[in-house]
Amino acid sequence: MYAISHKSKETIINDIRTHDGKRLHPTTPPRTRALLVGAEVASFSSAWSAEDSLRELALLADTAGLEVVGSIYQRIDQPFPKYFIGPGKVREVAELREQCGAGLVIFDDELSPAQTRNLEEALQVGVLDRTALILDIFAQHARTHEGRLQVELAQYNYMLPRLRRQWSHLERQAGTGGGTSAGGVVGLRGPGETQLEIDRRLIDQRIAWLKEQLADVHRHRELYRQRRKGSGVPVVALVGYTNAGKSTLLNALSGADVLTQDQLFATLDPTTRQVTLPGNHHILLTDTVGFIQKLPTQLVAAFRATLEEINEADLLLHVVDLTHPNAQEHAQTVEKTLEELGVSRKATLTVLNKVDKLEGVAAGEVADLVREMGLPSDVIAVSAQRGWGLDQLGERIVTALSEGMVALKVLIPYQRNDLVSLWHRRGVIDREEYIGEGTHIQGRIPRTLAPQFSQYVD
Ligand SMILES: Nc1nc2c(ncn2[C@@H]2O[C@H](COP(=O)(O)OP(=O)(O)OP(=O)(O)O)[C@@H](O)[C@H]2O)c(=O)[nH]1
Ligand SMILES: [Mg+2]
Repeated sequence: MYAISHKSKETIINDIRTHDGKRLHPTTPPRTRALLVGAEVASFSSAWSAEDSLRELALLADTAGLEVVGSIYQRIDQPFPKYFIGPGKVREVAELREQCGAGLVIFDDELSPAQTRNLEEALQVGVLDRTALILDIFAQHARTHEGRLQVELAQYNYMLPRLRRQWSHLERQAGTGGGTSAGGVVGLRGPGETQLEIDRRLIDQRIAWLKEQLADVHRHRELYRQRRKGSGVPVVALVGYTNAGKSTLLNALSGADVLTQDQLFATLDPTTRQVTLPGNHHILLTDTVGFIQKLPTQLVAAFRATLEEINEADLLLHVVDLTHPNAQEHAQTVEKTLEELGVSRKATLTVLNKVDKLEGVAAGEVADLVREMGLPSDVIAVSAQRGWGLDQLGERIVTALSEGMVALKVLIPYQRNDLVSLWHRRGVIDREEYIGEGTHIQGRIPRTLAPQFSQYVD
């Protein structure tokens, strides 16, 4: 894995591409020693302590290939406009940075462009925030064409308000000559334009291009999804905090071979697999990008494919790593994120994973833990890794899906026999009768399929 510096903020700037994909600036050498800075902000009313949050930031930094050489935090009532932390603390950070020889300071909270600028001036090194770090990991982990496009778009959106003059390698362009720094894009520079303006314009162009590409991908996926919907197989989506074991569970249930790693954000691109559950019920199970606290919602929203999968799902499986010391905070973060994404009202089954690590812990104690964590009482405990509890989980999925059904009585004309077979595959039939005009069916059908039958209701 390569170091963060390949995609640190400066490098992102150096990685600006022209619309034909050429690099605008050369890359800078890596910087890998990082000092972490956190703040416990009373007005944010977060369930997380600064220490826990910093521990997670250290994991993120590690995942990005950085060496964490120290961390420091401050309790404040609210963020200071100039530096986020207080000016006295900034001096302390500067001293500590020098002592531990860090070439990069990473803040655990999102900084405004002005705060980043002020901090870089005060600390005399590059300053990143959690969002930039996560973007860096996303960039390293995106595998599909769409994933890469999405990450690049998110990077440029993050970067645009943070562009500034110091990063321009040329103060002023001479006007018409050359065109080298603009990557050969002709006609971009007017007389007296600064490099900054050129960078901005190129980024704007690139953003527009990325959006077009993504719109294209989106249209294709929409077609595919319509076909899938028509097939009537219920869709179940795995959601949860990063590293909870979603991909491991997908693999265990489907025999797939999705990358699983003890790493944050191992999965970025949704993967869907067919799974056969007890009673020969078929479902499509989709693995999605994990959530994390302090992840700006617009960044999650950038993962449109994930969002659409969650939106389309008939049922969500919320996977929780029961053994993580912050399991409760994790579960709350996931619920909050689903709410922000507007999908919190979906039928959800909470799956407590990694119970193999609790071997020897009495069932009663586990139940206490679940209660303490404020999780719903109808949870199901599994070990995706050992394959424990998967049959029961399968049964619960089948039950949960059937609960999402509505009772209907329809008369389907013979030319719509496709709907009759859809009902056979997906629904439950109480009575079926063939009469002159078509097929009479009485029974239950998944709520999501009901609209397809609405015009034939008897
Ligand atoms: N002990 C134990 N470890 C597990 C279990 N399930 C998953 N793991 C481990 O937890 C780590 C994360 O698993 P993943 O399946 O990659 O988690 P994920 O939720 O897909 O994570 P992201 O894709 O990063 O969001 C891996 O090291 C798995 O081996 C389990 O039931 N028991
Ligand atoms: Mg995964």
